[in-house]
Amino acid sequence: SIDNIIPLHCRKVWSKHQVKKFEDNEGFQQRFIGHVETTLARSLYNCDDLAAYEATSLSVRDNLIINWNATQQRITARDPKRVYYLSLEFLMGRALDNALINMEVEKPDGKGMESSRALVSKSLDDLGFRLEDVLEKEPDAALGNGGLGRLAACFVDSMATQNIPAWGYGLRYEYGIFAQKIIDGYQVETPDYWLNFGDPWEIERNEIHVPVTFYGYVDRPSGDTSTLAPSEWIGGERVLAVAYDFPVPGYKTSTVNNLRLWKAKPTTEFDFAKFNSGDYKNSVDQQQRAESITAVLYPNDNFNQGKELRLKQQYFWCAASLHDIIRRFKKSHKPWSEFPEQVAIQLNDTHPTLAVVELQRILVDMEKLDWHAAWDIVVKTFSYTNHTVMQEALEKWPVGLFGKLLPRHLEIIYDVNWFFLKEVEKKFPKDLGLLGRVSIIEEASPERQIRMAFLAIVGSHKVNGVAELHSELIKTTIFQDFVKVYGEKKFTNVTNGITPRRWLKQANPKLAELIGQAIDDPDENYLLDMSRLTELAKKADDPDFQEKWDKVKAANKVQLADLIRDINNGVDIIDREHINNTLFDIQVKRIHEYKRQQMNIFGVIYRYLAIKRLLKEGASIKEVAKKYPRKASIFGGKSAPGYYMAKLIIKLINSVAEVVNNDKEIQDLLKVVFIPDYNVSKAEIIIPASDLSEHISTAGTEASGTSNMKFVMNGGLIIGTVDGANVEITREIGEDNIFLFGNLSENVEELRYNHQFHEAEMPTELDVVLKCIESGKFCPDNASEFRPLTDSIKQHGDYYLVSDDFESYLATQELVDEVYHGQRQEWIKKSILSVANVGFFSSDRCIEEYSETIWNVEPVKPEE
Ligand code: T68
Repeated sequence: SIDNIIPLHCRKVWSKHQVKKFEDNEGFQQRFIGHVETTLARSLYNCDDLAAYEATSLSVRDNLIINWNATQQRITARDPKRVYYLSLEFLMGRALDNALINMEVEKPDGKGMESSRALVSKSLDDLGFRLEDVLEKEPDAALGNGGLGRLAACFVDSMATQNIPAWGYGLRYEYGIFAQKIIDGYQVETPDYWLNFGDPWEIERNEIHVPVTFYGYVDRPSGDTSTLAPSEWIGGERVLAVAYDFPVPGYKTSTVNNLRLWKAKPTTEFDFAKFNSGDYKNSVDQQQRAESITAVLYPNDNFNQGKELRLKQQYFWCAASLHDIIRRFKKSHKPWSEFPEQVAIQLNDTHPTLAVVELQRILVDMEKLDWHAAWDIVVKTFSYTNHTVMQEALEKWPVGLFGKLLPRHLEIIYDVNWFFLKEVEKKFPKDLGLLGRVSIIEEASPERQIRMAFLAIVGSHKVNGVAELHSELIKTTIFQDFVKVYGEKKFTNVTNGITPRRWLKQANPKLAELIGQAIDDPDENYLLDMSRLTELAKKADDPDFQEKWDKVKAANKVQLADLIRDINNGVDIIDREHINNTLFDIQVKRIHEYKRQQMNIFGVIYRYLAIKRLLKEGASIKEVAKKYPRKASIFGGKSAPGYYMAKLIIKLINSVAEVVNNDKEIQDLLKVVFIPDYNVSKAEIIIPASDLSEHISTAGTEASGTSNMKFVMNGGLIIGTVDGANVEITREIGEDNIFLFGNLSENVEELRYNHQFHEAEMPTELDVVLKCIESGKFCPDNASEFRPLTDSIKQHGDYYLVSDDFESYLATQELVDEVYHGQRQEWIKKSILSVANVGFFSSDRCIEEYSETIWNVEPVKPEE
């Protein structure tokens, strides 16, 4: 072990030179200049903002690494149960500002600690840089699609903050989610090569590399032909997984956890057979293919594409991570039976389900445990989070493809299924259909498929949904039969949450400060205990406080208007003079039919036509403004590159914007904006600026949603359907403070059924809108361009029930206008009360629930 390398008498020399963290301006500046001149090999004369960003990050990283080392040593010494969060996506966004907020330094007066942000800002000033400009140089780490990936990022923040001994494991994609350009109204994808200038936050660990095997065949050296016997997998292709570590600092704690991402590299082995046959080029090519495994993130959300390279990514990542976890476990020389007392592994969706099978393979084939003893350990170790009930998103793999890539794993899955089905049969001998319904193997044509969600359930001791409604729905729909088999207790709920450090303090520093003052907590300790926000309620009626509250919102809206001007080549779309009198109505999230951005833009079209009609009837603009006061409809979000309908929705939004924004007659009563390339750092500007945001999915389709929580935490009101976490948000903040509308999830099935048989009955309002679109108003050069969108409602059964919810949507929007423009104080009061009661949605609360009810782990606190 490493302990033996350095002789005792040399350790004295080591400790004499202990590396120190910077704690004041002098210390920071010394490190900064050190990094500029040596690490970056630059100087005072050619240090630009980018170099300043790199040197600042490296200096801050130095401090984090010192805390990281202390954290890891502490955990190794105490050897507690650890959590491993396996997620194919970590949508981290920028790291520097977050580190500055989370990492503390001693206060100048020596009395306690404070965030390091002020110190670094002052230091940079003295060196000739502005922190704001330096922060802008950091590219987003966009290794995720949407909610699922951002949830993982919030969770690692909360786990560090709560001193939970936890590591995240994922993949280090060279290309994150594509950058979105809008050209002539259409989405165009461009590659996100985020590592262009290198990443100062990553620590490459070439010494930590794990060989990973694919293809090949299975042998049973013992001569035992049973697949239950220890077997040998003779792999065909080998690649190396190399570890890259990203420090994850907690807030107001010295704990720094680790996010370990794997990169695929060729092995140093060389195919001499190919070489000798004269095929040198091919033998090199095959090696180079290794790198393609971690080249790119698959850009789909809530959709299963079923590509072989995706399966390869999944196994590569699971195998490397498990190897690493087991290596760590083995250091403590405990028996395998104690593995589940030392290790909890959380599966973020079914993407890491292969880890279940890989652990079984290691225990049986390499560690020679009895098959059932091994399986008992596996089930106690794993737990699985489901994020969707939509069929098209559930992962399935054809057994042919799977067996070719992972022949031994396929055998194990068949065995797992065999024992599982035997158990089911014993329990329910009369239920003939049940076996087929719960089988991990689906007997489908043209080929059998492995149902990964079923495998994850069978291989886990707990399964959770991500909001109450969703957790109930999985029990009555997709996993109904498993509730029958295992009972209710295996299925539980952990409602999602978000980190208030990034989504309040970092995104909205002014509001965070105002709250700190109002609840007499200037050090902002409430960010660790968001239940303290309830004290804000006392101020909800205080006119002075309301005014301050409104001023913060107005300033944030100006910031967003600046961003919108920038993307519009310096030309304002939203009238500057009336910003505080314009309702900012925002819908930012992945573009998906189930999220119903189409309903939102139909509502905008309806409003536009209504304004035009009133004007035509002779009303003055003032009179019109009474009914349809100023509003800016703001959209943002990416579509999966192959998702035709979602892309058409983006095009429609942009085409409507073109017409509406250039219609002089309506003056500035209505504006439509599509913000290109929505990502985490743009969200940090957009979300604090909302008056209203839209969370309007077809009831039962949005498992939770997390941006709904972010908007509420920033004092925005929301309009939404009775879906996902909207339900619990309503319970927490009160139904007077949210604009709910639409059909309930229990009625969705019947409504859909009815669409099939009745001539679609369009509400008049929707009919007007669809006819206008079909007239070519928004696409004069290609009048039928948006036909697929209108047809999907009129001709193809309106699967997402836009026609059923449209009238109540419009009516609720009218109510929004009335309150915002007619009773502004009421509006602000609602906003304050919402924030006062949003505490439940801190991801700290989620992590406590997971720790207590699923992982059974405890914090390891740094000594004071
Ligand atoms: C989201 N899912 C849910 N999936 O849609 C959202 N899918 O309701 C929920 O709040 C959030 O998860 C967190 O629980 C996703 O974001 C994906 O991005 C995804 C990615 C790959 C494959 C399938």
